[in-house]
Amino acid sequence: MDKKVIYSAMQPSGVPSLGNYLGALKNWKNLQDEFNCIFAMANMHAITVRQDPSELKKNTRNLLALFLAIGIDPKEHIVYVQSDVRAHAEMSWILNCYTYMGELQRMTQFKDKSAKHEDNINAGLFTYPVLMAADILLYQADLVPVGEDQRQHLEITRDIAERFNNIYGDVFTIPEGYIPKVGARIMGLQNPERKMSKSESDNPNNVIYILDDLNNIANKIKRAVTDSDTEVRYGEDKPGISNLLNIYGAVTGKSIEEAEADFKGANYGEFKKCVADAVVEELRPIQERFKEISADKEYLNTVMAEGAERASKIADKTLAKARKKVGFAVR
Ligand code: ATP
Ligand code: LTN
Repeated sequence: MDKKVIYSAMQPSGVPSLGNYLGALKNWKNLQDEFNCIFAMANMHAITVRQDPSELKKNTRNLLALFLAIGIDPKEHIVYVQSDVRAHAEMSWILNCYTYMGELQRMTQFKDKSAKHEDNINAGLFTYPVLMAADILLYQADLVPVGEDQRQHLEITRDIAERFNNIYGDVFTIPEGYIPKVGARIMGLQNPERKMSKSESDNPNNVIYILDDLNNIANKIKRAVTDSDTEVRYGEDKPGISNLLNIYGAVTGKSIEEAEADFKGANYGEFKKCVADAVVEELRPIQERFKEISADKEYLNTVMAEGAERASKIADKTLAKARKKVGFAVR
């Protein structure tokens, strides 16, 4: 039987954070044996906020090197740059005409990002979820591994797909989200009320970037905000400690209960040291491989070219189907 299709993407809007890694990348790696995977660097999504062109280019290549360093196999699976596949823009336009303003107005990411970038609330930021729906639907994905913050975008993707299918018959596979139990929402270390985000630069101690110097990572964890209590316990009243337990659980593959049990009777200092050690040992081999892979420019070029070609083939097939349905010429 054919394997199911996994699709996910990440914006090359900076160096990925520990949140991106635990919420998404680590799971992508683990799903490779069981599924046919397609992973993209979503640079078309990234330009919904202002990017420096040379930085964007550099971040895109680095993100590819990082996907490979984490252990994604570009021979067995498909890894590509979103803007290399023209079908995304075209499908996105078609789907825009099957999406309601009211649906987009409800998106919390749009509300958050327009508050953050008041001077640049562009139409792309508003229709961002439609482009994301186009990404997913072009590849007829069954499962989409993402962090908790993308749940709403997955729901709108399903709604758009169902709406289109109801009019035209079975064009799109209806995708399901794949959101991990532990690690789906890593919060800032200094502000555990808000999610850790790679494009936030106000306070570098709030975010762990996965290519940060390892000593620096350990120090950021040791400086993380906790509370005036002494018990290592998960709870809404303890956002800082809960976040660290979540990080520890996601890195070690333990449940929150198992993570709590590991630190029964431990003080905050001991706890933080263990969390820091676990994160550092997880990231060390990734950083080493990243160094090697990112130096091999030719290899990265080949992977990008092959990825674009293989992805285009699949995407063009779905696009042709949708074009025909809406009454455009079949090319
Ligand atoms: P940006 O800050 O540039 O808006 P981001 O850091 O939120 O980006 P994306 O590139 O939009 O990251 O997301 C990539 C993946 O990482 C998505 O699957 C998203 O759900 C996941 N993710 C992002 N932040 C976190 C977090 N704090 N905890 C868990 N998963 C996260
Ligand atoms: N919007 C996503 C990144 C993204 C994505 C996708 C994720 C773009 N296209 C398709 C899953 C499937 C985000 O994580 N912010």
